[in-house]
Amino acid sequence: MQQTPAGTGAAVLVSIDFGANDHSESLEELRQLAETAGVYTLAVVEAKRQCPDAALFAGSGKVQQIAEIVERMEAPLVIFNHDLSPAQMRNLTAKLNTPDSNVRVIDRTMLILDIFAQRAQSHEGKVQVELAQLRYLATRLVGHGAGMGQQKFAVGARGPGETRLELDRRKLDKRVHFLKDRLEKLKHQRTVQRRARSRADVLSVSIAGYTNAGKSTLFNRLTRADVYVADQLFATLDTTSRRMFTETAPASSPDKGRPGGVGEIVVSDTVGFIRHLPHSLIAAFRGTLEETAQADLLLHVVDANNANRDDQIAEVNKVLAEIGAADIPQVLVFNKIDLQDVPPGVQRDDYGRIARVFLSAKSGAGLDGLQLALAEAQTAHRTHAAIEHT
Ligand SMILES: Nc1nc2c(ncn2[C@@H]2O[C@H](COP(=O)(O)OP(=O)(O)OP(=O)(O)O)[C@@H](O)[C@H]2O)c(=O)[nH]1
Ligand SMILES: [Mg+2]
Repeated sequence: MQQTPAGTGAAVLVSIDFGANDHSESLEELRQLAETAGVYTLAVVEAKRQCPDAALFAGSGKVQQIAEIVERMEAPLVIFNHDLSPAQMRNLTAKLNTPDSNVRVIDRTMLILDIFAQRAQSHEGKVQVELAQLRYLATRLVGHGAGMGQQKFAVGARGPGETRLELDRRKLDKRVHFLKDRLEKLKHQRTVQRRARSRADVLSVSIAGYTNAGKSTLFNRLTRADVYVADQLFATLDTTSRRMFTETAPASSPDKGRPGGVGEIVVSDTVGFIRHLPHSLIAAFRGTLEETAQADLLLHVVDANNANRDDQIAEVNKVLAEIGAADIPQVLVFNKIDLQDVPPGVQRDDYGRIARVFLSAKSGAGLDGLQLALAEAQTAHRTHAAIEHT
């Protein structure tokens, strides 16, 4: 497996505005994604178009302009903020290279896959990423040629990238088959573990949300764990679960009158979502996302301070629906209120259930509101389990 140290690359970013309302946010995200991948942004080229050019994605005048910038800045890499077809990638590579240059062209999906490849820690995570990369690159096997021989900057080609590309289709299929098989086994192990862990009276809670919303910070607060937290995208790739306990059943809970006690909860921290999350990645990460799909309750963490938080909420719900988690009850956790001067607190829905919590995972303000929400959910869950038992 080919590995290159992060921080060795520099790139020209290209983003075409087709009139989508999230264009500037998605470009800002591309910058962050590049930074997370260890790629320095040399220049950003923007353009407006009605629809992509079939051959070059951008207009030929724009591509000429990109070529000039690339040559002047000696950029080794060009990153498009879109998905490119194999033909577009090939044509662009030809246009942006001079006979003695070695410029690579990659798209947004390849950049995200690359970050995942850099970040994957667990065996399962690594297998999932390799599978996603192979599936994506398989379609790009043909026409891999001119000027792509020796790569100094392997962003977008990490993991199975270049070496695997040189394998023929048959070997590639075999590898995909092997990885899928491996993942099935790991998934089975995970199911067995989950079953062993799951008892009817234990509430399983999964922390989901947009990348960088503060999921891991909240997880650490709730469970006193020490999961990696960073101001970067996709800091977390592997699911981590911890047990925690809630205090006696609160008076406002549905089973008031029942004796209180200590409720047990298993909380999981999970991978974050982003707009245009590559499908191959969602497919490959199904095993990990299963944890979310099987939860009794989702804590949907939102960066309340982000101007695009409504878009982000919608995007997360879209991915949740895709993995079969649309019907799991959610508590929306508006995080980072310390940056906004919003008071901590909870909002209840028409049934009296806590639907929203405003807190700061960093300062701890409002955490009691979330603990109350969890205690109530735990009590309701336990009551339900008791009824089912009788
Ligand atoms: N000001 C402020 N910053 C916060 C708060 N919670 C988290 N952060 C910061 O937000 C950044 C992202 O936090 P993480 O906990 O890593 O976010 P995440 O959702 O786990 O991110 P990924 O795993 O990358 O998807 C870090 O720089 C945190 O310090 C908060 O309540 N207030
Ligand atoms: Mg995280």
